[in-house]
Amino acid sequence: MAPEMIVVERHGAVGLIRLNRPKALNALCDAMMAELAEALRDFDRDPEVGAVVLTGSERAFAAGADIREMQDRRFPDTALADFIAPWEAVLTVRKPVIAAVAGFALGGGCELAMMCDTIVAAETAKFGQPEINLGIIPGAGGSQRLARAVGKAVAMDMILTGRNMDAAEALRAGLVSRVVPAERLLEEALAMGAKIAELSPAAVAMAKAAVNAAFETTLREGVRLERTMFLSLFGTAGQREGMAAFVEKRPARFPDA
Ligand code: CO8
Repeated sequence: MAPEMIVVERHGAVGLIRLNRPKALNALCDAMMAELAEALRDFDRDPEVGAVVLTGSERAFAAGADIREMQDRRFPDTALADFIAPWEAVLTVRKPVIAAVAGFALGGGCELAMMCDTIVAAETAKFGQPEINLGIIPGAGGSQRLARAVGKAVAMDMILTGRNMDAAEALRAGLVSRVVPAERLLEEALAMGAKIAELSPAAVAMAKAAVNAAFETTLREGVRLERTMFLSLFGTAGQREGMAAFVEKRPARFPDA
C-alpha cells in the first residue's frame, strides 16, 4: 500500500524519505512510524541505494511524538503495547541514514534525528526535548543520546528546562555535523548521501558500525571490534579497487558489494 504520511523518493543512489504531516508539524503518530519503518527496510534491502536521507518540511522535521495520540494512554498498557518499538527501525538500517533537519526537531523528533547516523541542519533548525513540560521525559533514547552527543551539562539544561537549542548552538555542541542555509539543506544532505553511495558498501557499513560501537561499548571492546572489521576488509573488492586506484593514480570505481 502506498504510504500516506511520508513521501518516498529515489535520487540516484540515495533514498529520500520525507515526513509529511505538515498540518501537525510532522507529529510522529503510530501510522507514520510504521510507514517510516517499512520505507527504511525497503531502502536497506535495495542494492541500488547506498545511503538514506530522512527529512521533514521547512517548518518542522518533527515536533515530537503525537501528543493527541498519547494523551489517553495509561500504564501498564503503554508497556504491554510497547508503542515505542517501531521507532527503533532506524537503528536496524545498515546503510548510513542522514537526518536533514529544518525547523522544529522536538521531543521524539529530536530523538529520531539523533537515531540517524549524522544530522545536517538548516539555519532554521531548533532542537529540544520539551517532554518535561508535558509531565513526562524523553522515551525514545533522548536522555541517553543527547547526553552522549552534547555532554551532561547541556543535556541536563535542555531536558530539565525543556528549552530549545538553535542550529548554531547545536553545531557548537556537536549535535549536528553541518549547518547550511535552509534552501540548500536537501541539496547538501543528498550530496553527502551521494558521496557515501559512491564508496565501497562493505567499508561504509563497517565504518558506520564501528562509530556506532563507540557509543555502545567500552573503549577496549570498541578498538577490538574496529580492528576485526579493519582486517576483514582486506581482500574485499572495495579494498582491492580503492588501493589499486590510488597506486595507478586514477579515480576509484567501487563495485556494488
Ligand atoms: N503532537 C501532536 N500535534 C502537534 C504536535 C505534537 N507533538 N506538535 C504540534 N502539533 C500540532 C498542533 O496541535 C497544531 O495542530 P492544530 O492546528 O490542529 O491545533 C499544529 O501542529 C501546529 O502547531 P502550533 O499551532 O502549536 O504551532 P506553533 O508554531 O504555535 O508552535 C511548536 C510550534 C512550538 C512546535 C508547538 O506546536 C509545540 O510545542 N509542539 C509540541 C512540542 C512537544 O512538546 N514535543 C514533544 C512531544 S512528546 C514526545 O515527543 C515524546 C517522545 C517519546 C518517544 C516515544 C514515543 C512513541
